[in-house]
Amino acid sequence: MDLRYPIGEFKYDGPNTREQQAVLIDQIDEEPRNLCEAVKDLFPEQLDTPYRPDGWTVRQVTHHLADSHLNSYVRFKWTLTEEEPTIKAYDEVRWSDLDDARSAPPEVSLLLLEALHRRRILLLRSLTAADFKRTYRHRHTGLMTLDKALSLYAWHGRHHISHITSLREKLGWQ
Ligand code: NI
Repeated sequence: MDLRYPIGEFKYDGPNTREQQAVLIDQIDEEPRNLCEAVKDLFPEQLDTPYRPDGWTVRQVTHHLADSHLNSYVRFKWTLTEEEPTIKAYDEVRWSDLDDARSAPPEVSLLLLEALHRRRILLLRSLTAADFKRTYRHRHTGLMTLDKALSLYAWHGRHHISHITSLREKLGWQ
């Protein structure tokens, strides 16, 4: 198995139906709880263990989810209020290398994600079928509909949480 992709790489077979969108929103809704469960009771040395050789530590993965999903929230808001905005991409590797991402307790990002997700889920559940067809431009991914972005971020949360849960399983951390 490729340690980078425990649940497989991102695939989009969309556009999603309204029912599929509701399932994806539920997956995003569960993310803070699942992340909290994934890092529960880990010691500092465990939090500073990379999930794969040369990969991010459990702590960095946790803070990356907050970084990424803050950006995603802002992208959705821009796209709903502007015509095809061009997104300011961020360098996730360098963000994760900054001191806060390397050293802050995971609880900080868990709290941030919990509050962020309450806003995010309210927003996502309010979107109409037409809203999900709105688009933004991103220099790496090109033109993205909010429907595709919804699929991407539902995958992204599960993807990174599975880095932590598969490490826990592999190393027998209970
Ligand atoms: Ni990521």
